[in-house]
Amino acid sequence: MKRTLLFAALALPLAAAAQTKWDMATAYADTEFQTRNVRLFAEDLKKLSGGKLDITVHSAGSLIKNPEIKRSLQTGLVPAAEFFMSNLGPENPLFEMDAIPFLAVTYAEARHLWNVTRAPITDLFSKQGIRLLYSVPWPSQAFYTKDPVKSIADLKGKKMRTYNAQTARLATLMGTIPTTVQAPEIPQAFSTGIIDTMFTSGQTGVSTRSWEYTKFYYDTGAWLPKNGVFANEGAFRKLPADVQKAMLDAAKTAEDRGWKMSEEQNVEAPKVLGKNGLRLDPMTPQFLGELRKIGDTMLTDWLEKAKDDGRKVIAEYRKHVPAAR
Ligand code: PCA
Repeated sequence: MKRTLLFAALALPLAAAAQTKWDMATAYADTEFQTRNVRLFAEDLKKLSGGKLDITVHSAGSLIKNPEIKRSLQTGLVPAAEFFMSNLGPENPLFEMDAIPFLAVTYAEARHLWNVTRAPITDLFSKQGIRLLYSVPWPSQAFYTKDPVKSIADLKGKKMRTYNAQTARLATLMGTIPTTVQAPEIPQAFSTGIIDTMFTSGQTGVSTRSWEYTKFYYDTGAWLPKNGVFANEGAFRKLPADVQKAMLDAAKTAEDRGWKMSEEQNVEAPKVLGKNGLRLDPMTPQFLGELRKIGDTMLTDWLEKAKDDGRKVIAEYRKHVPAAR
C-alpha cells in the first residue's frame, strides 16, 4: 500500500507535465556565438514552458548538413532548425538582401533592413510551412589571405572560400575561384589546399583558428548577413498554447540577446585574431573602391532579379537610411 502511494506521488507530476522532445539542426560550431545563442534559446524555452518542451540542439551540421537543413525543416524531418538565410537567395532574392555588399553596413542600418524585410520574409517562409522565430546577423565580413592585398588584382586566381550563391558571385566578380566550404570544414579545406583565401566574419575566423593558415585579415565593413531560427509550422501548431507562447517569448529574448552578442563579437573577435598573430590592416582605398564597384554591380543585378517586390523594399529601407545606395 505504502509503496503504491509513493509510486503514485512520483508519477503524478511527471504525468501532469507531459514533455515533448524536439531535435534542432544547426550548421555552425559550438564556439560560434550564434550556436551559444541557440542553446540559450533552448534553455529559456525549457524553463518558460515549465519543462514541457525540451529541444536538443545538434550543432555543426552533425544531424543535417547546412545545404539540406531548410528542406529537412520544411518536410518535417526536424521540427526546428537554424540556417543562413541568404543561402536561399536562388529561391527568392528577398532572402539574400542582407548579403548585398554596402547596402546596410552598420548595426543600426542592418536593424532598419531587418525591420523592413521581416514581414515579407516571414510570409515567404510561412507559405512553405515554416515559422520564422528570430534572426540575428553575423558580424562584419572579412577577407583572410596568406599575402598582403593592395588591390583585387592581388587576389586574382586565388581559391576563395565562399558560403553561398551570393558570395560565389562576389568571388567571381573579383576574379577569384569560388569554392564552397561549410564553416566547420574550413581548417581541413585550408590544410588540404582546397582553398587559399577565405571570406567570413571575425567571429568565424576565431572559431576556425584562421591564424593557423592565413596571415592577413581585411574587414570589409560591408554587410551583416543573418541566420534565422525556425520551427516547422505543423510541429509548432501541435504544441499546447502555453508552450507556443513560451517559444515566441524565448525567441524575442534570443533575437535581442543575439544582436547584442553579434555587435560585441564585431569588436572582440578581431582583437583575438590580432593576439594570435593575424595582421589587421585596413583595406587600401583602391581595394575598397574596387569592392564598392562590385557592390554596385551586385545591387543592380539584384534589383533586376527582385523586380517590383525588391524595389518596394529598397525604397522603404531608404526612407530610414537615406544615404543607402
Ligand atoms: N560565418 C558563417 C556565415 C557568415 C559568417 O560570418 C560562415 O562563414 O559560414
